[in-house]
Amino acid sequence: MSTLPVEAIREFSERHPKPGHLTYQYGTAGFRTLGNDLDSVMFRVGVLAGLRSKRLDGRTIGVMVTASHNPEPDNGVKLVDPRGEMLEASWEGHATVLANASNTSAFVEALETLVKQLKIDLSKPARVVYARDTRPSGPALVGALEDGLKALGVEARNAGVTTTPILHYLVRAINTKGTKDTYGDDSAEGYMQKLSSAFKKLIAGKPASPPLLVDCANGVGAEAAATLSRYLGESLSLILHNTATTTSGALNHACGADFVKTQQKLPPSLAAHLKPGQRACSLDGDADRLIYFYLDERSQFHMLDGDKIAALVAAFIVDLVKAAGLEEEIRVGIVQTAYANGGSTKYLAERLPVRCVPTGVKHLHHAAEHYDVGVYFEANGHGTVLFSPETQAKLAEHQPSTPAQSTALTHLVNLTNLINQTVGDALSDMLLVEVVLVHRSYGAFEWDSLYVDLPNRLVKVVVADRNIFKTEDAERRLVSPPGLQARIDELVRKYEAGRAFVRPSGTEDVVRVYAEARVRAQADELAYRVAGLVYDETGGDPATRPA
Ligand code: G16
Repeated sequence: MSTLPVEAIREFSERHPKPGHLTYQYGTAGFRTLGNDLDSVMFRVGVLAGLRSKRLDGRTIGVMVTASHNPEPDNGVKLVDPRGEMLEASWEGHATVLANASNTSAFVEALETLVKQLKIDLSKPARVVYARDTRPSGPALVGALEDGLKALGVEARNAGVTTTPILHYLVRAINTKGTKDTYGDDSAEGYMQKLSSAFKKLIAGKPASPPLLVDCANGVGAEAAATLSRYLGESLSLILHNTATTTSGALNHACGADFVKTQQKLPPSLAAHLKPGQRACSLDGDADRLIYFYLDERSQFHMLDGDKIAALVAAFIVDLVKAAGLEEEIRVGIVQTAYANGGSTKYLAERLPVRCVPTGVKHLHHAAEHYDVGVYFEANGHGTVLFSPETQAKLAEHQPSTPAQSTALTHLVNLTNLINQTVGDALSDMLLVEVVLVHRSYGAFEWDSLYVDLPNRLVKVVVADRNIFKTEDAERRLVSPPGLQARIDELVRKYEAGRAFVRPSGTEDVVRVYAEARVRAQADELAYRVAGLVYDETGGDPATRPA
């Protein structure tokens, strides 16, 4: 068994010293903070990704450099495991330990401990594929990552500037190449080809939809959407907006899925373009979230978020499973988080099994794997559908007994190709929504009418230390600070259909407060009153005390 290349690691590590005053944490979606503070983290993640690959016998690990929906000066990095899923939870702890080693010697020591503890065979090959989004801090951070990969002698592949979901796709495609589970050609073209050809098959013979307006958040999704649009040709016309990927400060600014979801309004840049009744959608900064919206005939804004997408898609799949004659054999289930609107949970729970898990794709993804077909969406628009390996085998083997069954079965098989099953994917989800709308002959209004959302409000509170906030029951209740949950409960009881919860963000240095109630003014009031309780508890920054 060979040993760690300590000399090379030391040499490179000296070029990427850890700032003494910072503590890092691998959170909801990896490490995320100001791009300027991430140099040492990137280097160390490069080494860690190599070790993860060696531990998994040389299977390819993905590294994505992005801060997704966060402001442009932020950046981040997350690791992708061989099947395209998020890094195994136990390694998040290892990542945090390595990132916080105070200097080169401490880092090397932590690496040696890790290698011993996990019995990593260092003679195995290490393979990593990496990509970044369009943030200005990206190139330098990728340089630091590459130093980490070089230090360990990793066989590295640079996937360039691309979306998070394409990177996840590539990881799975590389690792399944030439096997019976092959996921597609391991290139961005392979991804475009796979999605667009499944889409064309699914809508064949149906009337063409009116053009769809796409807000690309001035992020990396703009480039991917433009390419996808070429592959789609006449099958779907996309009108792309907010594609200024090189304009300083434009990324996620007053546009994108997070803006639409949290502000509950139209990106101002679309106001002159969106006609009443027309469908539009927003991607986020790395194109892994999707929110639809439309204006009604009085030009009132209506949002179709992740919950609405889940309801639309799940009902469609259930109907196809029935139509294919597989109702008894394939169980469809839903996974949501505490942020799911009470209206959606009620609608879905009357039809399907529903589970609630903590925020973060990794939690939703794992829970969805327990169903034959698991539909998971966060209200913020992050989600996908997973078909278990047994379900995919059933779909391949099932002998339909009528032409109608045969058609439904073919649609289901095509859906397994249309949907990016590795992670939430705004472009793949957009095509999925478009398929369902065409099949149902729905416009945005009919889709919106599936159920009525309870008015809700999400606010952020800046506090001195968000780590004092600890939750239980899938983040629906606080266990710390002591006594705060009882005060929230007392407040919530005063509101009809009131519900509220408080949780620390895993991607920003804030505490999030969510509230819903029967009427808009009450939902807003409840959110701000709970935020006030949080603020008073912790003595947050007076400038940020909720009004
Ligand atoms: C990430 C995660 C999502 C999560 C979101 C917000 O999204 O992948 O699962 O909902 O952060 O998390 P938090 O409330 O903990 O800050 P993205 O799109 O930023 O990668």
